[in-house]
Amino acid sequence: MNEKMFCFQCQETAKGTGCTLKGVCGKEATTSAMMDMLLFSVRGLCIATSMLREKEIEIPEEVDRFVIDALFTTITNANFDEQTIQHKAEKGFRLRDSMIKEATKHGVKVPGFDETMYSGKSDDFYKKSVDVGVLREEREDIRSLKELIMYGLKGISAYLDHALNLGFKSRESCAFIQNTIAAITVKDLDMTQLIMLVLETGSYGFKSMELLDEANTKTFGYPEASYVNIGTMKRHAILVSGHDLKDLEMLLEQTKGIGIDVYTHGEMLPANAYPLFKKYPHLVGNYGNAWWRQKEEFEKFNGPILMTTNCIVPPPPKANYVKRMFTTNSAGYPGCKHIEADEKGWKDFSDLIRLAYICEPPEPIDEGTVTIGFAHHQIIKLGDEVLKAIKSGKIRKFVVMAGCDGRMKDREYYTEFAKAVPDDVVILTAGCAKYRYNKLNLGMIGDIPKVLDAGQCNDTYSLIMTALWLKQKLGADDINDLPVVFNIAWYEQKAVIVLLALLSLGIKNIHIGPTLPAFLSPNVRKVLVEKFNLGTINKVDDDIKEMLA
Ligand code: SF4
Ligand code: SF3
Repeated sequence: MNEKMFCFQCQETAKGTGCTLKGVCGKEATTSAMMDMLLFSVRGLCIATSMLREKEIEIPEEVDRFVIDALFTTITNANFDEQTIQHKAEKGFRLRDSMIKEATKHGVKVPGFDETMYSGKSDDFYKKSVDVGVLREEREDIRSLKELIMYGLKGISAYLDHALNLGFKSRESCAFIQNTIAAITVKDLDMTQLIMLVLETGSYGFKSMELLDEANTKTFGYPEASYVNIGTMKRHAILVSGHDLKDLEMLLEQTKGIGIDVYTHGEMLPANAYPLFKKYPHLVGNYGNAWWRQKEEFEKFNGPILMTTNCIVPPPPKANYVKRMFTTNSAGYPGCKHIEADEKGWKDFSDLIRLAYICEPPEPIDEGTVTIGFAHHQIIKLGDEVLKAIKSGKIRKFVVMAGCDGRMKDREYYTEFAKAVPDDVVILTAGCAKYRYNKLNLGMIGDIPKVLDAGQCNDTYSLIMTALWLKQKLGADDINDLPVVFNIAWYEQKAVIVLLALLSLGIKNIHIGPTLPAFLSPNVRKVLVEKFNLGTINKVDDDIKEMLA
């Protein structure tokens, strides 16, 4: 056996079954081992904190933050920096030990599992990692459901992290994450119990998106329908990618009036629709497309790039932009400077600013504009028009095409699907999936754009709110009776939590693609198909007929 690692958490996993030598994403086997150790330390820590919580003993804020960061760090394409991940695992064991000590102080005995007793040091981590990865659970169906829950919790953690950076915290969600990790580690849960936990994870996913929506809109205002420039200007510039709006705000403040432009990239595009960001004239537009095209686009951008979250594509060895790339939050890449926040959450971006002055301005790769800003508040503002269009038959259906983009060729399906959507059907989108069709100028239905972009993947919350608003206005008894269908593209674990959130709301007939997750065992797939009519995608023509009938 040549296997050096095992990871099957994303859509691009090798052969549709699992990466065993090196990640298709570029993750090295040794980095994967360190991530397994990090999650191992988190499991031990969560066993201790869940017992403390049972006794109503307060868990330090540092522990909640650590668990969120650790889970986010292991999301696909977030962090490739093995040394950083090792340090995080070491910290995980330290925190675990201090929580166990705290438990002992309160007369609580933490049971002896490998997760709570392992005492190896970092030079033992690679050896130990062999026993603690995904395959430690031998029962395929149980493993499948436990990993489904873990991936959902990773997605929740990412959203909680952005909310936390804006000062919005949910202790309840932190407790749920830690109690759930403890439960799936130590309890002998059967399939039925695990499926219940999958749905509960989904409902916490919904809550985390709601919290992030609250954090973003209370801080930056309600997104407004906006045209965003996708061309380039002539000045030196900095590019900001990822999901974290707080980072963008700090960077815009530090680059005010100094002759530097700022562009968004990838999942940061929706920032351009928030009223607060419109107040910065040097936020000049969006550069490029979805994450997987960053190799060519970052070369051409010429200036410094800030990665606030996933998705990072490992730069090729000769890439000219490695020295221009910076990471922050849970993101990391070896050789790229990581920018930490101070104790008040402030980040110093002066290294990027200095570098921007000596870099050439960006090379143009697009021109014109894209239309964004159709989060729930904006759609509900258009309410009467939307309802009139539905009643007059101008809008017959809505198709939710949220989720991720990816590099595989079969994702051309989504471009073809969007092109084939009839003129009386509105596409509701969020996440980086939209880059497959958001520059196609698919037209308008009256005054309503045919593609309504709500924002980032977490803004699927807005699409759900739009569906619930329609349910109320159209007097439907059940969300499944609405003229709304779901054709979701997935890639990483944020899309997993989006899917679980939809399932937890009782939404049925969701299609996910381009393939079903490798981590769903045949039996688990069967349950999801039987219980929720979960489907995948086929040929565009057939799907258009079936979904939009
Ligand atoms: Fe493979 Fe995806 Fe895991 Fe990367 S994240 S190692 S591509 S399954
Ligand atoms: Fe995209 Fe990574 Fe998932 Fe936030 S940025 S949706 S793939």
